[in-house]
Amino acid sequence: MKIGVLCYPTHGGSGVVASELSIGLAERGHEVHIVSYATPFRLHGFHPNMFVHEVGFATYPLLKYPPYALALATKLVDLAETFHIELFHAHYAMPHATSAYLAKQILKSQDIKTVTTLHGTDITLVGADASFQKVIKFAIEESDGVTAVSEYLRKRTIEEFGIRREIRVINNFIDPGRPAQSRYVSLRETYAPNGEKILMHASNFRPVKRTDDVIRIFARVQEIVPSRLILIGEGPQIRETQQLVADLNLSDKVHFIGEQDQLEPLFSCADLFLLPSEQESFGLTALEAMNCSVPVIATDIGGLPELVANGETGYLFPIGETEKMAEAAAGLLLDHERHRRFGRKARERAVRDFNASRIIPQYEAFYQEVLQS
Ligand code: GMT
Repeated sequence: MKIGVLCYPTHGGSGVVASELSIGLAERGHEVHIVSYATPFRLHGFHPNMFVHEVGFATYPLLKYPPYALALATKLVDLAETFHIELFHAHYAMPHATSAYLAKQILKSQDIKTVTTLHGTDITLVGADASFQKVIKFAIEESDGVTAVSEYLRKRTIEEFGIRREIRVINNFIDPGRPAQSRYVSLRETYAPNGEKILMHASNFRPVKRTDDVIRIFARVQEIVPSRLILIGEGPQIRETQQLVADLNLSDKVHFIGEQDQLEPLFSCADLFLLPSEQESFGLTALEAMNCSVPVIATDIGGLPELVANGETGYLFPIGETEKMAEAAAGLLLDHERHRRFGRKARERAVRDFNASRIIPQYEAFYQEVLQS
């Protein structure tokens, strides 16, 4: 198949899924054209079947808000005509599904199909805003195929947008070989030289991630178990989070290491992953931690219960229950046998249920269905 993939290039789950899927599809012999405003950070290495096309556009003083959706649609039309693309796959509804729809209308005689994958905040937060909702609903309804990354997100889309069409659930996925390939990072020697436990959190530091809760959980855990906290990522809440660390006198125990392209080398040194989000349609970072045999302490919201088996691969609690999360975390860290068992089960679950070798063929089969419809 010849597939055009529309995605965001920045550190974020939808871009990771789009990139890893593109690599997997190219390895399976499909021709993949990735279209974005910059090269997605996860696209490592060269593959003869994979091409990246950056969307550029003219600016003009009248255009206070550059019309990216239109420039993207124009780029899609050019690419479809040049490379005979059969299907556009829009990751994150906004504005990608709308641009794909527009390109399809312009390319009528070429009979291009469109697939939209809903990732989370495109439905639960941004897309639900009244300023965008009607266009998002239209673009979802007009896509030839729609997928959601969890059963939760599928149901939420139906409720939020009143959509009646079929939405196929295709989960996020991991490469089980990645942790073993990860280069050794001497994190323990650097951050935990006296055998302290290492807790980790990775996110884009948006309000939905509740990074203050991460700090509050850690503040309590380190009173019970000698430990360190490593925070991966960047985003709007980072200053506030750094301030809380300083206010709680934890600066020597909490390390902000910024955005990282590959998480496995870091997760392979972690004892526990914290994800106390307010919203999480799936929780790809939690899955990536589980792939590295790391148990997860998270909230029992969104798609997280579809991923984290409560009491088996981690623990789930209501939003904001930082005290309970801390107690569970400390208890697990102190019980070596249980901690090892949870880590083993986490890895088993990641490899069994969310293996790229199982999930990528689901996308391939879905494309085939859509192309034949
Ligand atoms: O987590 C984010 O805010 C980034 C966002 C994205 O679209 O880049 O992630 C969403 O998509 C991921 C991949 O499908 C999911 O695993 C995340 O749970 C989801 N984030 C939220 O729903 C908040």
